[in-house]
Amino acid sequence: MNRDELLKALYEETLVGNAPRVLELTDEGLAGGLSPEELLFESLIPSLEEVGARFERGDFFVPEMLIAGKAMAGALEVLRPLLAETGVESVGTFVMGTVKGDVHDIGKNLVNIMLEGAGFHVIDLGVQVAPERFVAAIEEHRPDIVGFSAFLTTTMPMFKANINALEKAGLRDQVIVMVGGAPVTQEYADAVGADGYASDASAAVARAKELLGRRRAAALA
Ligand code: B1M
Repeated sequence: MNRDELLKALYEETLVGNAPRVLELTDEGLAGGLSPEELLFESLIPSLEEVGARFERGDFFVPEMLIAGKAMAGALEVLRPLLAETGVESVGTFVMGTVKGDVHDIGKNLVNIMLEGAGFHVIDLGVQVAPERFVAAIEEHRPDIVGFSAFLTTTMPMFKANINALEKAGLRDQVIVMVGGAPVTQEYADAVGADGYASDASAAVARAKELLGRRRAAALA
């Protein structure tokens, strides 16, 4: 199989949720010299976007979304150590979680991997994280940044609930708040009072570094 055939096959097998074949193709791609980024951005992510489009059109239902998501998650586990390879000392601590009511975690996990790759120490609280769990984790780990992911329009309001909980606990000034997830926009992030927003994993890393740099510079001034 040449490069384009392999990327196409990986796209198709992810679309139908054939997890064993997705793993095989991921391994074959890497062995054949494709980079983890090529597999991710040219096959796996576009395939899940198509899954979402089919779900919206009523061609796919939740079970199809679930098996495609599982197939993607399996490939991500293979790619994780390669994407997160870093010799960099920890640049900062990042507490991350998907908000209460939301079980989507593939995008969050990808952001975590890229943050780790950029040298962040990431504490992942998982999915369905209630405001009080974010508060407890911030009190325990004293992170530089807390990240809230939401993938549904119905769970995005949890950003505000989380920020309110941080304010109530007296923690809001001590931590940078970043938000993201498929339906989130810069406007929404501004409206809820987040410090930063990013549309994808690479942008999240760049934004996290920028916000941290600014905060550290302000502390020194
Ligand atoms: Co769901 N789902 N889902 N789903 N699902 C979406 C999100 C949806 C857009 C599909 C669609 O209609 N097109 C839609 C939401 C519509 C909306 O609210 N606007 C939807 C729906 C409706 C639902 C259910 C309600 C379906 C139902 O039950 N009727 C249900 C909700 C369950 C719940 O959470 N309570 C549901 C369930 C599921 C599954 C469990 C079956 C499965 C999740 C599996 C899992 O995550 N473990 C699933 C899946 C797979 C999807 C789609 C198809 C793929 C999501 C994904 O992994 N994308 C999705 C369609 C789509 O997104 N096109 C869909 C790939 C991932 C790499 O991208 O998640 O955007 P993304 O993450 C990006 C950025 O958002 C950003 O960086 C990531 C990497 O680049 N980012 C951040 C993420 N977090 C960030 C944090 C940051 C910064 C950036 O800073 C802190």
